Amino acid sequence: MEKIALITGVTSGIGRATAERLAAEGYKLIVTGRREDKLKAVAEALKAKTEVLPLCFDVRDKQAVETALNGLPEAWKAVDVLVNNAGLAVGLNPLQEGVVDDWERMIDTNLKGLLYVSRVVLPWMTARRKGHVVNLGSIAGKEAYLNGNVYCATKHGVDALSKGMRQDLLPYGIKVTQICPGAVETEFSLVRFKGDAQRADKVYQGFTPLTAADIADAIAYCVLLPAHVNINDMVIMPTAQANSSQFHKVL
Ligand code: NDP
Ligand code: 8X3
Repeated sequence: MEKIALITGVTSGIGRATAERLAAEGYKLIVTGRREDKLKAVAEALKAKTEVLPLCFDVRDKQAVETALNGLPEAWKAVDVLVNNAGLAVGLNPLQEGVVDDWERMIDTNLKGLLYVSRVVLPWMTARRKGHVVNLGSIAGKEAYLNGNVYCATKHGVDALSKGMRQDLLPYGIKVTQICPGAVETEFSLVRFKGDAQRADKVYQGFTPLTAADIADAIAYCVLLPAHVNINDMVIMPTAQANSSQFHKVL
């Protein structure tokens, strides 16, 4: 039977790899992001494998989220898998030197954006008594690290929301999985350091980081399990990373 996955933030990194992986598994895809040119290119590439519906919006804009998602053709609202992936870190400063605008971008994207999207899609799932929500948490949502303060707080929030959703959705048979990676080499650090490629590259030097495809594999494993099996929480680390702040680097 045809299955539909809605993945936020497919214009790069984990979202894109997950879209590619679920397309290969035969899912029809609703894919989102803000950068329209990149979104179109990703959607075009995916169309070789499956049916794809791209939606360009900013998850921080509640009205835009509601308009885009509620405007989907009825048949596309039968979403089987929602991957709440869109997210970011901005800055890496001690709290006392933090940039309030950076904090707001992280809180608005990682928490409020996830909530806006979920608030529209979850009633479609409860009506069908069927579905699977996959939230991108982080090792940063398990342990805070130096200067990670607000990003870590948003991912601790995703951890709490995943636990809460799982309870609220339990009577409907809807699965909720949280995926918590350590360092994955994507555009994440380039975004965190506001385009400073040299600083971003340094994050991944001296060890082998995870790839977006590693995380996509884990997500595919979770969503392809039998109906009676759910992975609540998956922490996935590079072998060279013990916890949120301890790396074995050979430079
Ligand atoms: P990338 O920067 O490579 O991708 C982030 C994606 O999110 C992009 O497609 C971006 O698209 C989208 N996005 C960001 N802000 C918005 C917004 N306001 N509205 C809509 N889409 C948005 O990072 P990753 O792939 O690494 O990150 C994906 C998720 O994984 C995030 O939630 C991140 O916190 C989490 N994560 C990442 C880890 C890592 O080490 N990389 C480790 C643990 C968790 P666009 O800019 O086009 O809008
Ligand atoms: C991203 C991983 O450790 O840079 O969530 O915060 S980390």
